[in-house]
Amino acid sequence: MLRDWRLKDFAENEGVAARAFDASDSDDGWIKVEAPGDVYLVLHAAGRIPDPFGDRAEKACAWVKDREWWWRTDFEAPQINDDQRLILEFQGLDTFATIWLNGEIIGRSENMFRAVRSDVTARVHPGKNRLAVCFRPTSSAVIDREMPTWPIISDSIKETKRNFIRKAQFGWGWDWGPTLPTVGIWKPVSMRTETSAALRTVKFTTLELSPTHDRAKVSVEIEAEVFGTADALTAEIALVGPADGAHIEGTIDLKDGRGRFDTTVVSPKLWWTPELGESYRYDLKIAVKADGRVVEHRVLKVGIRTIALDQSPDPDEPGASFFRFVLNEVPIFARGVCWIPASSFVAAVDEAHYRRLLEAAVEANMNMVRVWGGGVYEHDAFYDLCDELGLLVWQDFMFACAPYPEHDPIFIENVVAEVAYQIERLRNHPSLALWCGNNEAQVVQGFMNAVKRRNDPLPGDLFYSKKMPDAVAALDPTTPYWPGSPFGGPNANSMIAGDVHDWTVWHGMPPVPVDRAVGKFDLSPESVAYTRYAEDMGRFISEYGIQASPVMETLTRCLPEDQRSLGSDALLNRIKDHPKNKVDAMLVSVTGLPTSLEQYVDYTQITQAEGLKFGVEHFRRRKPHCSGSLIWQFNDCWPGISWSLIDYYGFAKASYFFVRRAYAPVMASFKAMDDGSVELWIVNDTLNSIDIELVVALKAFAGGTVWSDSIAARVGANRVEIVWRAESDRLPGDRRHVLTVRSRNDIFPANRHFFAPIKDLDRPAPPAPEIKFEQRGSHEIAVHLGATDYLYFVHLLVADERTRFSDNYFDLADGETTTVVVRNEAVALSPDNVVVRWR
Ligand code: BMA
Repeated sequence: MLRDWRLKDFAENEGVAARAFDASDSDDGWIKVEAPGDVYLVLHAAGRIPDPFGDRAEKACAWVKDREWWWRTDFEAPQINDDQRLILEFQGLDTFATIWLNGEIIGRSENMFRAVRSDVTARVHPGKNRLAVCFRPTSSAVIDREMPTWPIISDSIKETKRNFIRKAQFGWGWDWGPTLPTVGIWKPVSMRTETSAALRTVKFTTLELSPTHDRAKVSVEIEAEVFGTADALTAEIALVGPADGAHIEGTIDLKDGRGRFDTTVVSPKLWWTPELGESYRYDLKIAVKADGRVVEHRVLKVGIRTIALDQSPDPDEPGASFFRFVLNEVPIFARGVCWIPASSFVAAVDEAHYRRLLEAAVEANMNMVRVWGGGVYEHDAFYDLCDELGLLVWQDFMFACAPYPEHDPIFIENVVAEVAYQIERLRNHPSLALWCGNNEAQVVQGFMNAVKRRNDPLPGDLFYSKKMPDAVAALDPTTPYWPGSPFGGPNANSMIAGDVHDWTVWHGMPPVPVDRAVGKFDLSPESVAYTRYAEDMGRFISEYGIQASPVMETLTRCLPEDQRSLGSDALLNRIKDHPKNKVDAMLVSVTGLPTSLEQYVDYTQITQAEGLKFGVEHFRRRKPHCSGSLIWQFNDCWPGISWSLIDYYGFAKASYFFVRRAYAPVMASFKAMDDGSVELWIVNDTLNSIDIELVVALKAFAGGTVWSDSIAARVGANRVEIVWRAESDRLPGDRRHVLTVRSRNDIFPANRHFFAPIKDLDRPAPPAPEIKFEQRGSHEIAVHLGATDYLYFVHLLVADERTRFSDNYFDLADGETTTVVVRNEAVALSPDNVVVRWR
């Protein structure tokens, strides 16, 4: 009904003066827009701004945020009977909005993260009705607010006023994103007729699983709003299992609009993460009846599963306690990533965009994503996909890296309503594993207190310590709540309890072993080396990461030709962290410094990939003492240079494939010991005990195998074992050798250990591998590769981001062959499109 929206900008307050709300005002100068939609994209299409992601375009777009924006549409109202009402609902208005209907103000909103519902029955009339929404410039809405910012937050994140505005915080710029704050109708808007009663909330809960999982107690709680004259209100409920599963039906009376239905599902099909099983979902069908007549019908997809956060003492590490998720009574290791908005233009992210990224996460053996607190509560499609794919969601509330006002009653009320709205919106998703208060508030406050030797309270703590946990307890008590990330223990970033953000590597942050930060930020190569991950004995590492350039194709798309060089202004503009050469301190010890853009791409990608591999392997070997690794960051909101594994367009960096192997449910990794010996560890995250047959070999780069050991071992379900060890006398430990491991029965991805940094390896210049292309239909090519010498960083490039590779960015030892399947569903592939590179 609400189509054909139009958009126009004014100086502040001039929209009202120009009667933009008036039905008689003409559409001259108004631009067509879809609701939901994004103003920048519409303006660009209309030729009023350059491509906002184009070269150094932020400045040319900066005026957008200082204007007043009006969106409006006309509609014909439906016929409304006596027992009916007409409801207008905006699921999200960004941000300071006034809603006008037929020349009158009918509502206001000051929070992008809340819905606005209005009963407009008495306000519509036959014929044309005009609906208009005015968005004030955010800066003027909070012009009189003052609050000190946090000095230690990097310049790219600092913004004096964002903390007063309930809006995606990253829009003002972040250390990976441009300054392009959005404005407008960013989520669906609807007008619907309701009859007698309306379903307000549904809550589906798995109350209990029997020890053998052959029975599950579940409940459905319903709240409806009754406004008509109906005598009897009931709800018919059906829980319909996947294919051959259960079909349970029941009817409940809704007294005062409320009712609850409890049942036991026999032989339930549970919802699992991919390494543990299938992510089964049931259809929960609800029909609300007033005096026997169906007035509303809704179908939800739900999952039967329990989720808990185990923080019991760790018997093997006295003084420390676990921080691990328990899914259906199985303690799991969270292999995952932190998620940021998939575009600066948050209204424009669609299901297909989410699907590409989330499927890539599952293909990379992940089982958890953390929706980070500086972005948005994502669109419904995101959570539906996580449910479907078996990805657990760590959900931050949208507060990040700032003090927040907690004495203003209007702000408090606004936050409390947002929190309740989002909990009710998301609580039925089986993927939802945790509600978390914020990103990095407690840790920054703690750090500043340590520096100043004070004990100042955290502005905003009212929300994290009181309002949010109260709301979760009331509305979603079976989902765990955690006050912040990081949090827990004697210091918010303590290794002995709670979660950790490890920014010693990259940001040079002083490590926080137990109770307090020691030392100063240090950006020297020794301080930021990725091998320092090995010092991290934390329980759950919810952020750590290394920046890398995207692939050359991405740089080519976003840098003008004369700017495709190291140090160019356009390149530096894509780096939002400071100082812009921070990466050098890491490159120095891994690859050396690049002298060309091509080298910059390879060297930063190598460093990120090797560093994350090292980190993931270390954290996983520490299972169960460490029970989670969430890499910062999975994706990008624009074509920039960041910590992402997959860039904005969808091209994977080398790190994506390194992490995919390191996150394999069964993973083999070498651990170099201080005495020169090396151990081989197997991590088994599956629920089966596994019999492995493997070959460890010491190979010379010059050619040939020095020795090899064949081993058979059994590794128990959900366990970690050391299966092999070599003393230093068998290991030359030098630059001319490599230690490799392969599974004979294909149970884990091959792995290797170098005894020196990449740049110091003593390898003869490798000759080209044998390459054979086998065309398999127009969309698939098998690339057969054979190495006659040790090849490092073998990778295949195709300049279309929809291309999938069965593997990429791997090593091939002499005599080894492999086949990479390259597939692109969208466009035809030919061998000419595929470039093979190695180092
Ligand atoms: C942490 C995150 C983000 C930031 C990242 C990289 O602070 O929570 O705020 O972008 O590290 O600096």
